[in-house]
Amino acid sequence: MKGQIVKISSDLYFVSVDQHIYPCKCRGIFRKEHITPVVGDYVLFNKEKRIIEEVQTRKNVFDRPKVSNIDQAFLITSLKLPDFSLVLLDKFISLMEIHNVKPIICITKEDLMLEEELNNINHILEYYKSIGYIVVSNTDIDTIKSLLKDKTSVFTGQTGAGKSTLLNRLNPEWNLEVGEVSHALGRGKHTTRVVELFPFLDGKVMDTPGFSSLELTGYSIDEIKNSFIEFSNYPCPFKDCNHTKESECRIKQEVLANNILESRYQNYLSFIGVSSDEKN
Ligand SMILES: Nc1nc2c(ncn2[C@@H]2O[C@H](COP(=O)(O)OP(=O)(O)OP(=O)(O)O)[C@@H](O)[C@H]2O)c(=O)[nH]1
Ligand SMILES: [Mg+2]
Ligand SMILES: [Zn+2]
Repeated sequence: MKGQIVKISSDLYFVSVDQHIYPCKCRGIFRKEHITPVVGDYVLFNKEKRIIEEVQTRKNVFDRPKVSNIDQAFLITSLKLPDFSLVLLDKFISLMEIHNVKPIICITKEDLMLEEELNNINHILEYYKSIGYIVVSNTDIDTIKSLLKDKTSVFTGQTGAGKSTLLNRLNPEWNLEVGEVSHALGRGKHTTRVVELFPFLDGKVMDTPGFSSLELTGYSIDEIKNSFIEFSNYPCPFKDCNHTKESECRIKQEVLANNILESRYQNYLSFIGVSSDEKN
């Protein structure tokens, strides 16, 4: 029988078929073959023995959060508690671009910002919109619903950013546990412990445990370069240019002309492992 893993709890895999959930174990051979099923996996399983026999080929798979077969990822980005981070935002966008998954930026906790702070951030977010990204607020429930329809989406982001809170707002029946923010640290407390997939609006949505930091390692310079999608708007005259040294480099010029956001360029340099002093 074919189903989809919707939750994993230690060595129990919850496989969903037409609204029914079957708790299953894995074949012993999986461990030997280093097959680790994740939430989102389509699997073949033996309904009587409750054993997963095969993990079907994945469209994509991520390590953090451990999910597979997703169409789009909502980066739940809080503006305060925890603070807004452009490094984290750009890392996340690059990671999704590298894996061909559509990133959607979802802002939370605007209510904790002063109007002036909000104006600055909105100015930055306008840039992300101008290069083609969807930016929504966690108060735009109807827009978020229309984005979720028919798609498999994952909610990811820093711990305490408000992933579970937003999911509860979308569907109070899920009744997900939400955390308290420790004001001393300005950090959440890893309230959500496991990935969980819910059917929603003819699609699926996954809640995931938040992270405190995100790594972008193991990718080539070309992969990272291509993940900054706006660079392709400005063809550089230098062949195979990494946009680091040449003063005539088109990308560097567009940064100076404020057509490319300075922080995006600085993050690009840092992601490819170039410190700011090395570039000149
Ligand atoms: N003021 C304000 N608080 C919010 C907002 N969204 C979420 N919160 C609060 O932020 C805290 C953390 O929210 P959660 O939904 O548990 O965060 P999470 O992203 O699921 O966190 P993890 O499960 O640890 O990854 C809770 O106390 C929420 O009430 C918002 O838009 N404004
Ligand atoms: Mg949560
Ligand atoms: Zn260049």
